[in-house]
Amino acid sequence: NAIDRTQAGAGGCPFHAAQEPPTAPNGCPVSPRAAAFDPFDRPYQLDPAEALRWSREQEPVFYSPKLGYWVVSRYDDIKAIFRDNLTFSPSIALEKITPASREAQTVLQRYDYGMNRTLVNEDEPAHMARRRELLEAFTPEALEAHAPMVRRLVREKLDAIVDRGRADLVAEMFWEVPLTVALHFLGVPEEDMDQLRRFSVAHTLNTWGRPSPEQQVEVAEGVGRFWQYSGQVLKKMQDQPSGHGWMYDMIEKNRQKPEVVTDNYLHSMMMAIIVAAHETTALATANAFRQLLSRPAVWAELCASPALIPAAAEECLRHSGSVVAWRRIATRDVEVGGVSIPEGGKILMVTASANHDPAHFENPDELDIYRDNAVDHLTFGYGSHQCMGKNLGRMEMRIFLEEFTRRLPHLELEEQEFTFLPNTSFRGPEALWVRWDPAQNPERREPAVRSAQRDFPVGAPSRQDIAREMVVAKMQEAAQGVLQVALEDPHGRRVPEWSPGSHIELIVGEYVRKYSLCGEMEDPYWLQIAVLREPQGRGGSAWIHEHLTPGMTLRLRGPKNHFRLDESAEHYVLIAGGIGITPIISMADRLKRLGKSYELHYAGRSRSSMAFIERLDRDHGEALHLYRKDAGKRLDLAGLLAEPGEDTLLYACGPERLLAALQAGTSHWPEGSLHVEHFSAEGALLDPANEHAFEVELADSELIVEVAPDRTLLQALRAAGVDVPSDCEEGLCGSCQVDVVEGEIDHRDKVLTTAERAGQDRLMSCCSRAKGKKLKLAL
Ligand code: FMN
Repeated sequence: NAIDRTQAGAGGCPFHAAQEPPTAPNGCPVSPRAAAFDPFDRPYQLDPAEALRWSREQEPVFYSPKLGYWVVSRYDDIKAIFRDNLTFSPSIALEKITPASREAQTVLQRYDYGMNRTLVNEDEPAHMARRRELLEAFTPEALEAHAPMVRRLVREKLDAIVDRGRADLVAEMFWEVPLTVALHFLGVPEEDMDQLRRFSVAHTLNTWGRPSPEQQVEVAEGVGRFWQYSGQVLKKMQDQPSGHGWMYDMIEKNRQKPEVVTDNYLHSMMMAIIVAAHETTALATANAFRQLLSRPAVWAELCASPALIPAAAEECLRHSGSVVAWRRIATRDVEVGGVSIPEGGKILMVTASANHDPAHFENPDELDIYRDNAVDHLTFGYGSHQCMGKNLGRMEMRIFLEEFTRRLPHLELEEQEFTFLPNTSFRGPEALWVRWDPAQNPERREPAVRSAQRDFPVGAPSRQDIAREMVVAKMQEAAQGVLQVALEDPHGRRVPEWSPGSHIELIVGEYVRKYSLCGEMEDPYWLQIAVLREPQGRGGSAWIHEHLTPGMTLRLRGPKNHFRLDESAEHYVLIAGGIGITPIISMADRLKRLGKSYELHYAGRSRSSMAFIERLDRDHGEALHLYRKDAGKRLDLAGLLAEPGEDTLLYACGPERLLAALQAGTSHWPEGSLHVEHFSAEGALLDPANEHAFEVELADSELIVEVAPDRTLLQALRAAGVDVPSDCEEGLCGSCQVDVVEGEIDHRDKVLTTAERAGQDRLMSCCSRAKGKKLKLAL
């Protein structure tokens, strides 16, 4: 019938309907790349973040017909999903991503397989009720008690290979140590480790893999036997309830509150937790060693500066995590990243892709052990389901790295092809071959190396430990009382790139002090600072003036920038008072290079006390206005600020008095016109005698945290296991900002503007507190 054909032709060829673009469940066409996406193909299996680069860039939420899932690849979208576990239910987290064949189902039935709810796939309100009951074993104090055992196990394994010169670290220790730690933590007898490992692999393939029909039966056998085994162990433990470990806590809770911690729950947990507690750490450790050893300069740096180990482990978790994707199901019609997902839509959040999202991480594909927001990664998930064992995993990775960097700093990665267990979510090489020359083992010359150990506190890495070494290359007097210092890399490498407004944090003697970078930005080999000696100061600047000598090695953090130049305005007014010229000078250089219109106002006591006058005269002569007190010339702020400039931004740095006057004098300027950098944190530091305790409710994690008068909010959050990034911890930088849902805030920082403060919807957790008794935070 001709008519039908014509009509069909409008939508495509009637004979080849299968070739028409497929349609997603929301009615939108599926793009060719989305249609082609298959997580079981090689690109995703080898490098999931790279395989989804196109998606991050072009189509961050798409429907994958091959998988039957909505795939989400950007950081903010995934975090928003993690945040809302009512709209995005975790109930499918352990569902078989490839449905079981009839034969496999028969096998599972034979074993009476009944894996059901565990914490990870549990909806509210049951989930939080159970999670709260089971949190005690994860406090930093409780975890600290496991460190000696981890250390002992790693040492035993290392002793066994240290004189060998070649090893596959996965086979030798990366799975067995975490499995032993997991069993010990749980209180499960350490029997038949090889069998448990095989069970774990079967469980991963069963849940996140795509086994062939023949493999399905084999995998089901493994899973069935694992289920039976878990039941038997559980029974044994229930019969001897005097043991110690997290499973015993659960057995006890099951006795006390059988309706909260049910029998099936115990059995399911037993099986799931054996896998969760070791496989993730084993794979993460293998990934970390692979990444670090494939960059010999980075490995050498870590060996030379072991204080960086927690930061390096965290950066490896970000760059190459062991959990690369996690699942949710939409409980209602909802939009994610502008795409409608209908109720019942299954979602694959590719956290490995989020961890490489340039909107959240600078140069995301680079492994940078000095990265100061690595801790924001989503490898542990986020919110109320965030990995409970994250700090145990971190501890194990750190101890592995600490032992190896100390005892085998000459370790090398062998050329090899890496293989991965084919699945959507757990990722790490199946083998990791390394070699070294045992004759070079430091402990052969210095036996104490074997046992010298460095311990790290439990928890997220402290930014305070992230420091690089640099050498004083040159020193000169930039003005009276101002010492200009050029720093260079100890190995002659290029210095890190920086932008106008950046500063570094010098660790000198007992002091940690920040100094703005004021050299030429294009200079690839020097970082330059200028330090004013403050006779009435706290001693840091005096120490620098008295003790620094050329050739001296210093530790420093950064460069970091909390005073970024927005380059989009028409005109700029730069204002510097005294030593406040340091961040301003690089802004002037940059504006000149960009060909922007700018004026530079620089006030000081006298020509001899004002740094950089000659350079400023030379490079910025026409834009420069100097105000010298000894010449009777003062900066007339009222005149300068009288008329708000058209598309004009002000950047200022100098004494607090000047900045306060600027703040007051620009109240009639458009919001956001004035940007200032404070050199002093007065008012932000904790004074326990004058504080009161308060309570914070964490809306996303569903926790209550008490903040004592002698603790900052940031410290209290970290003690509760909540990772909040921070940097200066003096209310100056803005890194530790947290969104506030409810409650009146006592702001102590110097970051927020008056309007932002009035909004009462965010605070700096390092210094600000509650006005009253309670705050509710979006954490
Ligand atoms: N002080 C300087 O002398 N030169 C600078 O370039 C400089 N830059 C700073 C940048 C920032 C972001 C901050 C917060 C402070 C800066 N300071 C600078 C102040 C110093 O960090 C420090 O407070 C000062 O040297 C006094 O230290 P003291 O009291 O221990 O002597």
